[in-house]
Amino acid sequence: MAEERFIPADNIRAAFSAAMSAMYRNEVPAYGTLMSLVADVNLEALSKDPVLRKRLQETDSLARISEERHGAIRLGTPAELSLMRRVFAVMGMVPVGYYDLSIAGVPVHSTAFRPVDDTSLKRNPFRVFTSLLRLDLIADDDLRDEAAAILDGRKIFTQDAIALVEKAERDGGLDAPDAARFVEEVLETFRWHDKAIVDVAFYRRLHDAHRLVADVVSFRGPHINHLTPRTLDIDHVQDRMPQVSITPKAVVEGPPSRRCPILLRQTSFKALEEPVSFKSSDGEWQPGSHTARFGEIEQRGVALTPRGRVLYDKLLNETRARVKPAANGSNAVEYKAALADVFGAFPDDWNEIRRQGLAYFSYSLTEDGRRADRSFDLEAGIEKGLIQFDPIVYEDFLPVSAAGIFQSNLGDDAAQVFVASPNQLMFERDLGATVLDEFIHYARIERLSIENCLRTTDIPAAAE
Ligand code: OOG
Ligand code: NI
Repeated sequence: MAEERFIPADNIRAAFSAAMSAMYRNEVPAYGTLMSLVADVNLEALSKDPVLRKRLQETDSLARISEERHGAIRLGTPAELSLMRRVFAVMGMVPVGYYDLSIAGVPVHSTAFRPVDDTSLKRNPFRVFTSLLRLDLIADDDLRDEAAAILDGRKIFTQDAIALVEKAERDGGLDAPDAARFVEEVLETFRWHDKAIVDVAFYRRLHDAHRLVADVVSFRGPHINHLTPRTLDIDHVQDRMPQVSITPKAVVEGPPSRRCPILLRQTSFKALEEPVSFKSSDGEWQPGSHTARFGEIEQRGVALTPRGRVLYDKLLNETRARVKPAANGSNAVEYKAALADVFGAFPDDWNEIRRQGLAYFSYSLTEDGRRADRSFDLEAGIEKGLIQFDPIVYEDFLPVSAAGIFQSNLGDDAAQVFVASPNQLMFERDLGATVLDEFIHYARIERLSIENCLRTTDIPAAAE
């Protein structure tokens, strides 16, 4: 049990996410514009849908609806990754899931640091999608060695941030003044630096290997590259972005719009070309530019089981075989139509999805169920209106969707191809911990909810 003088990790995370939001809005004004648009669209959606409003009131904080749900960073070395894990742990965020982006031509692999239990997610769901650069996928040996040497020489955390992490680990938490200092110090790591640590020639070589390599290696730290609020109507925000002078990526990633939302739908505005200066041999700074930072929005649906995920992947591949969305949006309408058409094969009724074992649900007793004194099994209980079920929200990410977001922000030039080479063992060794398997996690939530329903009836305790 954490001592009382300590600030709960959930509160530190909430403070951190608010501080990031303020910093990012200040650094990237277009992001502030997107936030306002999202807030407007969410208000409209709520006023049109009183049922939704009531449900959000009961299950979530209505006031926090338009707040950031996640951000993303890209790290350069194993040491940075393992220290980042310790930093996030102070905020109650643990690594969940392994994402191999090499399959999509991006030389990184990733995890999402996030809170896992329900109360923590409700208090503040902020996650950070964290990628580690894979220099092992870069063919040019010299470039790889030079990049590694630069990365080894940089320090992405302040001394005070590291000292506070050590203190939190030693004492089991941070008190209020330390927690406030921790947020301030850790924020420094995510700040934008407009002065590169490399010269322009080396930047170009990195950039030619892969834009992302240049983004990671050329700067003092892993600037936050986007933040992502939640929207209640992603299609509407996508359509309205141009009206507020921001350019959306060509298509919304993920499943189509459905009655029963599944997984995750995301879209973003394209990364901005920003002025930076490069080192030069005469000690002067040479002006140039770098493109990395953007804004994103997301809408989440039910978490799919492995079987549901297989179906989802199959349908997404089928859609993309029919129409491959062009980066310039020229076939966006066709893509949307193909997506809707192909996904007709995915049931769009909660009970059907449940019966086919495609998604995870949380079960609970109804009023009648609580009063019933007979034992009943799950299906009979549902049929008799004694047990109800609610979709479990997907709190993780999607490799194909992430790749689409990466690509649209790396520029629209031809995507590079790498041999797919997932290496979760190497990632976990570098992280200094194993990642939580998201499927096991959702299955456990579901199983516990079922056990809870059946236990409160007259099923003997031995059934536990
Ligand atoms: C991360 C992209 C992945 C998402 O929402 O899928 C991501 C990146 O560009 O660094 O954030
Ligand atoms: Ni994102």
